[in-house]
Amino acid sequence: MTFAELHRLYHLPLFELLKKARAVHEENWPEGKVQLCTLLSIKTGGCSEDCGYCAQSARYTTGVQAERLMEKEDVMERARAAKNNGSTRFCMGAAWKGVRSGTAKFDQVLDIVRDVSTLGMEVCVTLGELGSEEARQLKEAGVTAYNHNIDTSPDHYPSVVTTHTFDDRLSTIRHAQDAGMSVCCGGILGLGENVEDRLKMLEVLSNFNPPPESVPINTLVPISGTPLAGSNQVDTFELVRVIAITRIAIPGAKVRLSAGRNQMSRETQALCYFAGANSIFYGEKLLTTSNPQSTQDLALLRELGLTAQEPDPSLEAPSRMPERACYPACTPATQAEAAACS
Ligand code: SAM
Ligand code: DTB
Ligand code: SF4
Repeated sequence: MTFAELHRLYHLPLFELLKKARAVHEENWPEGKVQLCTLLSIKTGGCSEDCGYCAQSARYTTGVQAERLMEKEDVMERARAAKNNGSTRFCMGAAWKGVRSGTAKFDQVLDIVRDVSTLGMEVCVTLGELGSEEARQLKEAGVTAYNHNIDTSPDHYPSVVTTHTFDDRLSTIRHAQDAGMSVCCGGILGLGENVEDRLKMLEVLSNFNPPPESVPINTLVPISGTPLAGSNQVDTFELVRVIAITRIAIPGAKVRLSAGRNQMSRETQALCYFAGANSIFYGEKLLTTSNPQSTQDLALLRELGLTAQEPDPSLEAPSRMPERACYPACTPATQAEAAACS
């Protein structure tokens, strides 16, 4: 979608916007299901990057202790528990700038992924920057989706992070797409951005080819000690508008109402589900911060007449739309591939 189209939608009277989003939602997701995803931080803290919102950057004093990569058996125990609790997706996060093929830590991650992928849940990882070889190996080990957020607009990104660029993020996303993994890519509201930045972020996301399989919409969890700790709280109706235009702009994506739910009322979350959210992080912890109790989440779904999505072991990575150029730009290996992408 173009910025102008997103802008027009965003500024509709709220109920008109909700009506449009609801129609798109019902056409694409008619069953009223919500996907429950469990997050686990397999390598916490001590990160070299300076993302201004993050509890895990080594540059800020946030109270998060740096830890080693978790042992496989401990991860498996948490993954089995997540499955028994009803999750259909297990997302493992690592506080790294990125990973390199051939290193002991990457081999250990591949080993973890191979085992987790036997449990019949979607396997998502978020490990920072990837090259094409790392992406290929992760896909081969059993990763279904790679999470790598663009977080905000290209213009606002340098005010939030200086140790890597927006284009670095796009390049990792391209490598994940080329390797055949689904891409989970979204952002954070509340980083001091304006409405135009939010719309520009959605313009980028909605032009991905193939489209992102899921779009996490986080609201900033303020972390004391980080530069963005004092940012203004996101207004409920602005959040609902963003969820609604995400649903309209990327109709086939899971829209995941992500970080920040612990600060949201039940009514706010209900509006987000109505506007098009159909996935949440489930379980009492995100990576380093807290999330609502599972029992509370299940109770809200029940009250709203929504149900948790069952597992879908046949899930495949989305394919490219043939009539559109690859985006982010692909790196074709042969002339034939280049011709197919032009
Ligand atoms: N290091 C990897 C990376 O940067 O992609 C993976 C982990 S990183 C913590 C994953 C995502 O979590 C970030 O891109 C951001 O969208 C989200 N996130 C991190 N801290 C957050 C916070 N305090 N509030 C909201 N979202 C946050
Ligand atoms: C995403 O977009 N949000 C999740 C997941 N992808 C990795 C992470 C949220 C982290 C919230 C802050 C914390 O717990 O440290
Ligand atoms: Fe590191 Fe990721 Fe946190 Fe940035 S968001 S500091 S890359 S863990």
